[in-house]
Amino acid sequence: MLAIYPTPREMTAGEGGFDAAEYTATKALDASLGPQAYRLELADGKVNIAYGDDDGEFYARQTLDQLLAQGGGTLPNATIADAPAIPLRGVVEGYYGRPWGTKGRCSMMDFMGKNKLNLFVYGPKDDPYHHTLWREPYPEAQRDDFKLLLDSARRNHIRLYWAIHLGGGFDAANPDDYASLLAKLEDMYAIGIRNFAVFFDDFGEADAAAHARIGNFAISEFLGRHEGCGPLMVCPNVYWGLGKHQYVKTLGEQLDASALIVWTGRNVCTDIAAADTAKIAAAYRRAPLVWWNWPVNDYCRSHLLIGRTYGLEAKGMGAFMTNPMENCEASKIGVFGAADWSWNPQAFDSVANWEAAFKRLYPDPEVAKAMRVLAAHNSDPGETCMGYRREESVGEWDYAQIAEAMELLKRKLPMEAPQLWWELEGWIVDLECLAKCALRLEELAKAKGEMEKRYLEGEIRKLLVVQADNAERHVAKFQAATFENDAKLVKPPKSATFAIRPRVEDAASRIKTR
Ligand code: LOG
Repeated sequence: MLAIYPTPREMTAGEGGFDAAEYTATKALDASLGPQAYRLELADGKVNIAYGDDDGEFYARQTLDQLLAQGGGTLPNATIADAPAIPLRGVVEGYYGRPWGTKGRCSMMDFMGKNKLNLFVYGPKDDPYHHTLWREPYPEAQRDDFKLLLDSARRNHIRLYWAIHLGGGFDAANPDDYASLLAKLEDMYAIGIRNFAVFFDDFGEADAAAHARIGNFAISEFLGRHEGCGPLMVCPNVYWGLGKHQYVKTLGEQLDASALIVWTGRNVCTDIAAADTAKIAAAYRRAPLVWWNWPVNDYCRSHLLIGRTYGLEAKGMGAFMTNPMENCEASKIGVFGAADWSWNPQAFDSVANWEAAFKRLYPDPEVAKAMRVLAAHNSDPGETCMGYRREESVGEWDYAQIAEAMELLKRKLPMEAPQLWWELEGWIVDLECLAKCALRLEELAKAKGEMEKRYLEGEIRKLLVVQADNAERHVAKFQAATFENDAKLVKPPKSATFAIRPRVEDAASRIKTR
C-alpha cells in the first residue's frame, strides 16, 4: 500500500514496479494544471513529471521522495494527479511563551516543505520586537536570523509573513505612530521580508475604523510602493465569533479588499464548522484566513497537546493555519495533521493520519510506538476558560505497558531526539509516575497482610516524590528558557489529566494523608 502524506487527490497504482536506481525522468511545465499542481506518471523505468508552476514541481519532488523512501529500491507503477484544496496553508507561530528560535523555525519549515505547507507566519507574542517594542529595529544578531529564515522559506516554497503586533500601543490619531510603523516595515523589507501582517489581538480598544485605517495605510503607503509584496494580513481585535459584532462588520467594510483577515472560529479555541465560516465571510466580505488555536497550549500550560487532528470543515475558508505549542518538535504531530487535512480535507482520515505521524517523525519503531502511548494520554486541554476539549485516553490501556513505554522514551530520546526530549521530559516522567502509582494501587487493593500494604504505600509515596521533583525541575527549566514576563506563567507538567490522573491522584492522596 502506498502511503503518501499529505494524501494526494488522485492516485492509481498499477501492477508491479521498477528499479529505483535506474529510471529516466522527464519534466515539463504544464500551466493548464494550475498553481501548485503536479502529475506524476511512473511506468516501467520512466518517471514523467508535469507541473503547473514551481511550487507544483517542488511538490512532485516531495511525493517522489516519499515513494523512493518507501519502495525499498523499487518504484511502483503508478499515476498521481495532485493539487491542494486550500491554496494557502501553514503555521502561525502566534502563541504566548518561549519563541521557537531560528533553529526550531528552520526545522519546522523543512518539515512543512516535506508536507506541502506553504505559509509560515512569524508572530511569537514573546518576541518584544514583534510586540511591545514594535517601534524598535531588531538587533544585529536577530537580523541575520531572519536571513536564515528567509532562506529556509525559499527552499521550502513557503511564504514567510512577518507580523507586527501593535500591542505596545498605537495612537491612530498620532502621525508619529504611522511614521514608526512605516520605518519598521521598511527595516524588515531591507532584511528581505516581503509578506507583512498587522496584529490587533488581545489589547486595547476594539476600534474598527482605526484598525482599518492602519491596515489601509500599510497597504497604500508601504505595500503599494514596494516591489514583490504579498497581500497584507490583519488579525483583528475581535478575531472570533459569528460576525455579529459591530467591530467585525465595520472592519470588513472598511479594510481594503486585498487584505486577508484572520478568524479563529466561533470561539478563540474551537472546531471550525462551515456554517460558521459562511457567517464570518459575510461580515468580513471575504473568505477568512482561519487561525486554528490547536495545538497551542499557552492557556493550559500544564497540558501537552499531541492528539489527533479533527473537527475542521474546509468549505469557505480562504486560507488556514495552525497555532502550535511553544514545544516546536512536539508540535510537529499536530502540524502533520494540519498539512494532510488542508491539502485534501475530503480524503482526510484523522486516526490514520495520527498513527502515520509517529512513524514519519520517529524513525526508530520503538520510539514511534512509545510516543503514540504518550500521545494517547496527552491531548485534552482540560477545563479552561476556552472551553475547548479533546478526546483523551480513549479505549483500553495497560499501566504496565505505559510505564514501559515511558522508560523506553527516557532511555532513547536523549540520544535519538534531544530537542524532543528537552521539551517532553516533564510529561514523560509524570506519566511514568502515574502509571507506576496505578500499578502499585492495584497491588495494594489486593494486598492482605499489613506489612505488604505498608510496603506498597511506601513505594507509592516514593513515586509521588519523584513526580513532585520532576514537576519542580520542569518548571525551573522552562522558566530559565522563557522571557521574563512569561516565566511566571510556566506550570508543572500534567499528563493524562482526563482519565488516569484523577483516579491515581484521588487514591494516592488518601495514602499520603494517612
Ligand atoms: C491569541 C493567541 C493565543 C491564543 C490561545 C489569537 C488570534 N490570539 O486569546 O496568541 O495563542 O489565543 O491562547 C489568543 O488567537 N488570544
